[in-house]
Amino acid sequence: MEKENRFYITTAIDYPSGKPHIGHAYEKIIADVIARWQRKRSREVFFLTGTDEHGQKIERYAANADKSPQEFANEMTEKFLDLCQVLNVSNDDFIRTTQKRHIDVAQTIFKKVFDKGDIYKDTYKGFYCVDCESFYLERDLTDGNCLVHGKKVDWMEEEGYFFRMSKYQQKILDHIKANDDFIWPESRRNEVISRLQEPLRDLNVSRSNFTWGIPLPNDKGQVIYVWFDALINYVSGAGYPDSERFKRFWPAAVHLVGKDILWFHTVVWPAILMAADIELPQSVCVHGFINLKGEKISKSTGSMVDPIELAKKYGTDSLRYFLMREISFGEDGNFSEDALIRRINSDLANDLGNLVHRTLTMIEKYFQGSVPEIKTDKLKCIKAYVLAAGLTEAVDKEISVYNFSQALAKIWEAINAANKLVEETKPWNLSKEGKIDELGVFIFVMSYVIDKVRENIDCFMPQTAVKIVQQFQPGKIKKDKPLFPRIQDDKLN
Ligand code: ME8
Repeated sequence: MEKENRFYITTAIDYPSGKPHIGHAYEKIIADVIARWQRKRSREVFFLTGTDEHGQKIERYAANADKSPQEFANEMTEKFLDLCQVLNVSNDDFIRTTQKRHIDVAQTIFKKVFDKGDIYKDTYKGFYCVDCESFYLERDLTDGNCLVHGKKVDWMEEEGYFFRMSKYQQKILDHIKANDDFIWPESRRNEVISRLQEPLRDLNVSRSNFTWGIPLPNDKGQVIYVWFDALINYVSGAGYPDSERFKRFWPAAVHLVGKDILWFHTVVWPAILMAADIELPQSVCVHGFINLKGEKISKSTGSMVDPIELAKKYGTDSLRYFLMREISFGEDGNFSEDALIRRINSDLANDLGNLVHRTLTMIEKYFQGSVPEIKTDKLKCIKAYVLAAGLTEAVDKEISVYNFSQALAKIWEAINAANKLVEETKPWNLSKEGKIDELGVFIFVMSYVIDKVRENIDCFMPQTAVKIVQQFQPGKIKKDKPLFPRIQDDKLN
């Protein structure tokens, strides 16, 4: 899955046509969990995210806001940068398609493909959805609307440059079939294979009826089609063609994207790379969509659940935990503030927070603040100890196949076993009866479980892991306030 010991992961680059929504947050969190987990496994990681700033969509939104496209993109991109910071996303770089480093590479690759004879001039007649920035055939639409946005598409007739994608159809299909891991999950792989049974149409890769884009190197009257431009970020962001970083990290191990842009990443992008004689990425990993109360995120509902506000209100780690736990990776899921509050109160405040707090209290009360070192065969008979001892292996196994929710469920099994151990052991009685050895074994197990939990939640909830380390100082503990305050839930629906 990775190049020697190196691991390059990307997210899609977001359209800064508005403020980030919870779907953007979700994708960045998944990529961040994977990146942190790979670093923990001593991989050298390069993690790239960014913004996709050209095209008709941005131009239109900017015009509506009475701003120039660049001014508008600058303002909105600030919010995507804020999002990364607030969510504690550990990206190594942030590529903007309006940066010179990207524009140069996009033009170089366009020229390379053109010079090879894989780009030719023709006239395009067909439908276009500005929100998807995609060309559609009549049969792709219902009642003249695109399926993704449910909006009327435009009729378009313009002269343009076409990329001979059809030439690469068989090669792409062969590649997908020969590489089980190229598209994840399997259902998406089958979807692409089935679509590739039909002849592939060449792709219009230039636009001429607006100007907000990268000029074609061979025809200044046209701009590069925004998807041809955007996909190239994965190589421009790594420093194609000559930088040390590009040589070290390309091909990317994972392009993480949402299901709506599967085709662009598994067919269009490989075709561009093949035409430009660049190696293909190792995998395209596809996540599902987050809905709000079962409905697609729209412009109005999207801004009502602002992920930056949510993280500030409920805590970054709580939001990260919720999204990774609640949604089965690869499938669609629902977001609601009520469900978030319930998870915070039950899993975080009650289970994890309580485990840490009560253990610290008992270490103070019974052992003057330091955990006794215990070595005894008895440990193997204690369920919480056994679960904790095997936790890293169990969690790694789940994460390596993108079962994030299951990984967290495994961690919570250990947490719950430790909380149960308190009820079963009744340490307050042991103390009264002077059974110090038994009490020592018990408190050692509790601390051991917490340490293993800390180690394994680290990539999901990095700030919480740090807080636990700070409270469990070797030698002497430093109890602080509970990790997760309960949230008033009397107003829940
Ligand atoms: O597609 N739930 O940008 P974008 C989960 N610029 N993920 C979602 C989502 C939702 N409700 N809505 C969107 C673009 N996403 C292009 C990408 S890459 C070379 C160019 C995901 O801002 C979406 O699937 O519309 C995509 O992976 C990412 O957010 C950016 O979407």
